[in-house]
Amino acid sequence: MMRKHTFGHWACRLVAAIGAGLSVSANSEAQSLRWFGVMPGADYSRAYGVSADGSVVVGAFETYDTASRAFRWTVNGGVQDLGALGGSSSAAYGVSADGSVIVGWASIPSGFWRAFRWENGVMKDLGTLGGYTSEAYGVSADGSVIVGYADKREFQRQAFRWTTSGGMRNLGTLGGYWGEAFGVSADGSVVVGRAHDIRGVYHAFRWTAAGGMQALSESESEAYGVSADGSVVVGAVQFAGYGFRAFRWTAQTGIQNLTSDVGSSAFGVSADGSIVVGRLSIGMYRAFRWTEARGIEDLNITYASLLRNDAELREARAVSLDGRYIVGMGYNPSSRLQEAFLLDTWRAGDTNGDGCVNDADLLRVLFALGTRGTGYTRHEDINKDGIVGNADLLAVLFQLGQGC
Ligand SMILES: [Ca+2]
Ligand SMILES: [Ca+2]
Repeated sequence: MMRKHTFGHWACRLVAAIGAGLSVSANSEAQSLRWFGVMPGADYSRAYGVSADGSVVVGAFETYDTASRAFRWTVNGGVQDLGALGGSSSAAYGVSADGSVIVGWASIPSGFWRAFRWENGVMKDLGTLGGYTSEAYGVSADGSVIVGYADKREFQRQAFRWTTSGGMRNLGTLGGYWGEAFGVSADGSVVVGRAHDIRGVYHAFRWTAAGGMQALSESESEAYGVSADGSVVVGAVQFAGYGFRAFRWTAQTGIQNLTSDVGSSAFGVSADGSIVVGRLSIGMYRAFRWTEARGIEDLNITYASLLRNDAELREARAVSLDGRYIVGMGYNPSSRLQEAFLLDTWRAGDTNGDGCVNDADLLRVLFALGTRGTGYTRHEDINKDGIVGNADLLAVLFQLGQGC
């Protein structure tokens, strides 16, 4: 029987972790990188999701024997242990655009694990399709659509799409036995993942209500991310039997390899499909970003100024809707551990992403002064306290002229 390992006393350990594990490595004159530490008892941490404005990051403190614990980080509240469903293990894989809804899996007292939806401090068990276990991997921008896998019978994984109104629905397979949904479009209409064909080979799929589940490639493949409107899908595809390569798919282009690097994988994509993140496999994993204009960039090279003493960004697991924030896992030399990270690819004080802090940024903040709200186009709230105020104005003034 498949089981996830568990270990106790997480809550006690987390208290110590909050004090000791966090460290910030930020250069106020440039982009910034934040590490999330590793709670005592865990071996490493990994971030799997980021809210639209970068103020909420979700992930897990994990151990090499598969025990783990879901965490939520907020810019104002720090790291929070999300707990479990009566068991002791959990992981958080996705977060809604405003950061309020978190999805993942959590163990129940019997030791099995269930897909959960977390909101306002309450973790809800989404159930299964008749079997024992389930996991949620993706959530729509508004938190109303959740995707993942659920057992139909014992350990027969089926891709599911859950909605607040309709509950859990089986999306089927491509003719075989197993399926898993890894991503959902921001509007909730398009689901991507992988499913067995009749021979038991996994293919990346794209599901819509009208078209059902469609394979994106005849090769063995898996899809992890999808753009806001569902038109761009990213993942990894087997190349001539040599191994997997990161791909980007559109209806017009079909599957396109982003790199010749074997062992690479694309995990996340921005809302408009123009920015893809993932990992390369060059001896070891390296986090990458792909754009049409610049192709594949090793984030360790592009953001080398943020990486001191052999720090490394090893995997980019998700990117915010507008592409500004990237989260994943890297090596933090301060702790000598692999840790979850949040990379802000914009300069502090830059409100329009042009790399320069100037009058245009000042004007944007001035015009927004006194207004409340969040959202992924709302970069004027620089300190992310929910209101554009004097602190944000000062932040721009202090950086004026930087990068120009
Ligand atoms: Ca600017
Ligand atoms: Ca503010």
